[in-house]
Amino acid sequence: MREIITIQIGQAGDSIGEKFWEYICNEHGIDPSGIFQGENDLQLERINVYFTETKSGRYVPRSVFTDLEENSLNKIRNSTYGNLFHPEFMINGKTSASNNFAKGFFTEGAEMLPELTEIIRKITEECDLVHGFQFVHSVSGGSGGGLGALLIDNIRKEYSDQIIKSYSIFPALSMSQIVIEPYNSVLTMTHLIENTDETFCFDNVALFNILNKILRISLGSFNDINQIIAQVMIGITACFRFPGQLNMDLRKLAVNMIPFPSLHFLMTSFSPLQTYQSASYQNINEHMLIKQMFDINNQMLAFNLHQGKYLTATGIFRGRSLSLKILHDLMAKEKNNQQFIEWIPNNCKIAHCDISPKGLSRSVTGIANHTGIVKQFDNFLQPYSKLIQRRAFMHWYIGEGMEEIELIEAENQIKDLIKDYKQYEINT
Ligand SMILES: Nc1nc2c(ncn2[C@@H]2O[C@H](COP(=O)(O)OP(=O)(O)OP(=O)(O)O)[C@@H](O)[C@H]2O)c(=O)[nH]1
Ligand SMILES: [Mg+2]
Repeated sequence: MREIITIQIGQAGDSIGEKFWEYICNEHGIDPSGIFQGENDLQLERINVYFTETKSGRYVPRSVFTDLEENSLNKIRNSTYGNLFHPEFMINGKTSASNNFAKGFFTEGAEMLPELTEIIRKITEECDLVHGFQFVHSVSGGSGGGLGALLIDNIRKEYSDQIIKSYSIFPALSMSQIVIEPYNSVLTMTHLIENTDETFCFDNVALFNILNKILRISLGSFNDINQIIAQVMIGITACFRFPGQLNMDLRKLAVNMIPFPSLHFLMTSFSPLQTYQSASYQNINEHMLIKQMFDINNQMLAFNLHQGKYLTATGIFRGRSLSLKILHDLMAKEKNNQQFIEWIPNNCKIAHCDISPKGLSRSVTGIANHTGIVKQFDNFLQPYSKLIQRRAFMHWYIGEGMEEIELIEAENQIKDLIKDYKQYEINT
């Protein structure tokens, strides 16, 4: 079995992870105490990808939750699914990263590293053949960013052959309460550039827009947007968890989506978008699914799709009743309508999984490598540059052992990434 290990860090990571497991349990018929209550053998066929089966027949998520403070973990411990998780795999510090990347990466976080490494080693030793690691975190939190980056670097060192992907939340700086989020985001990004194979980027601005404009939820909370993120995550992972006619795994996905190692920051979309609770049984056809997969309103990042080009795209379709022939034909047409670079042949692909999500007969999760994503990086690079020009707030990072030069080099690394994306946008 090719197992995937999930590591959630910080408040955003832990809360989104909790939703992800709730949805996965729902799809595989696992109840909150870890007992299989499903009615279909397919629900168990690949259950080992994400769960370990104990001798007593309980299914335990192969999952680590961590944070430098205890609140976010206590919330999960006391939730409906609190008993599902292995208590030893929930590790919190007693202090806090105080929103500071450097505390998460160098000082407080580094103190937790040995314990976390030991737990992860224990989990991998119980696996037949580890396929990869998936991280869930915010790039701008002290824990999610700092401790997240530290763990990603360490996994890369210790398990160099395994695929590492991250689900990374980018801040809505316009409504941020934390002045140093640009610092944390830039510093975290430099580690994602070097050590993840695929990073699925989510932007809280785009997610709140989806709540307002499409789902008509005007006073949306993190809980609401975390449901959307979890829905995308289960869409991306559907092909690893269920059989289908056109299958895909983490490595195949990376091979097809990433033309150059550093250009691995992916945008996602989902259709049909609706709240999980109010999921209707509407019958959306192939044409609508593909149209919405490319629709600006269905994207999990907020940038203008006309400013830039698609390098690659994949639609992961779910539902037995979908016609692959129609999907192929429509995708080929869509490739002509959208702005795709011309020098990668066959850069618009489909994957298919028989089992549809709960409450829906069909769905698509779109994954795109789009050069317009540089706008996202610019959103935190601009304020970062302004702050470090004046050395503002720098002492918080220097105080934890960082050097000024590291902060300046980080800025250059993001600039280089933006340059790389821009360079490949040109068609000839
Ligand atoms: N989508 C989403 N974003 C969140 C959530 N919680 C916090 N955020 C965002 O994440 C960023 C802050 O990261 P947190 O995850 O709260 O921070 P942390 O990793 O716990 O690190 P500390 O700074 O040590 O608290 C801010 O931009 C928040 O708006 C959540 O549940 N969902
Ligand atoms: Mg926190």
